[in-house]
Amino acid sequence: MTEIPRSHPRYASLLARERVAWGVAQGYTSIQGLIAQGRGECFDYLLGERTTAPAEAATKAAAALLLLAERPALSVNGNVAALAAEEMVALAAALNIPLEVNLFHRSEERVKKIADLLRETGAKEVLGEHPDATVPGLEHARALASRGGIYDADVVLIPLEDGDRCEALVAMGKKVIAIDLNPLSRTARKATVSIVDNIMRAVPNMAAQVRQLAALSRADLVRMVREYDNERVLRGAVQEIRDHLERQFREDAGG
Ligand code: PTJ
Repeated sequence: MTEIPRSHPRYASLLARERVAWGVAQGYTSIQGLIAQGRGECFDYLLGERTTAPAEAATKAAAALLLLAERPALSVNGNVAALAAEEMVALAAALNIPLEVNLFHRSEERVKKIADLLRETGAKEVLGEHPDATVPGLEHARALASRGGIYDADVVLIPLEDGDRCEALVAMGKKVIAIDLNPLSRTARKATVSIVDNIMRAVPNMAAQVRQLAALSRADLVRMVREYDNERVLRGAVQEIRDHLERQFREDAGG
């Protein structure tokens, strides 16, 4: 990886770019993953590269959903592996659940590499190498799922996905948590809880929330989930972009 000095004003963004390029070189990330990262970077730039209040609210609701779930599942693709393997392993450990590798551009070699990376990073159990079920309504390889993981789950976290699988999982009756910097994406609009934030900030925040909210009663968690309004959060994310751009223009104009 290119050494990025910490003092660089765009350190976090450049580091993420390096990590995805490294992921491609190591065989974890698909070449298409570079394009997905570019799209994410653009939205992060528009949001001001920070965790906004709507993203915080969504992260809290997601943590409550995961704690209430009987069988939660966490999905990992090639971009997630490059950007947040450690953070996903820590989240799985906090919830005491397995991780499941699920790829759009699936190759058995890449599935194994990602599963090995997660195990080397400390994951206790990794599913996805031997899928034994399919998600109905999906024609591509991403339909492949594991019993005891995504297939049977009541709540699924799907970071950096397109809309198809999100919709298909919702159609199966599951509650879906998306992490997607694009508040207008089909994934964000179809998910039960949409976290419009960079995965590198969102997953550690979620693990911290899981640890904090674990002390709450079930009734309190249920109330938090009931009061959560995903449409309001998505509108809030778009407003955050508008406000950020407005502030930028004002600063540039010296106002
Ligand atoms: O590893 P595979 O084969 O499963 O492929 C993974 C990718 C990401 C290539 C595949 O799922 C894909 O093509 O996804 P899309 O349709 O490009 O959607 C990815 C979404 O994630 C886009 O809306 C991006 O804005 C968003 N995104 C990209 N980078 C980040 C992000 N969201 C949060 N954090 C990021 N770092």
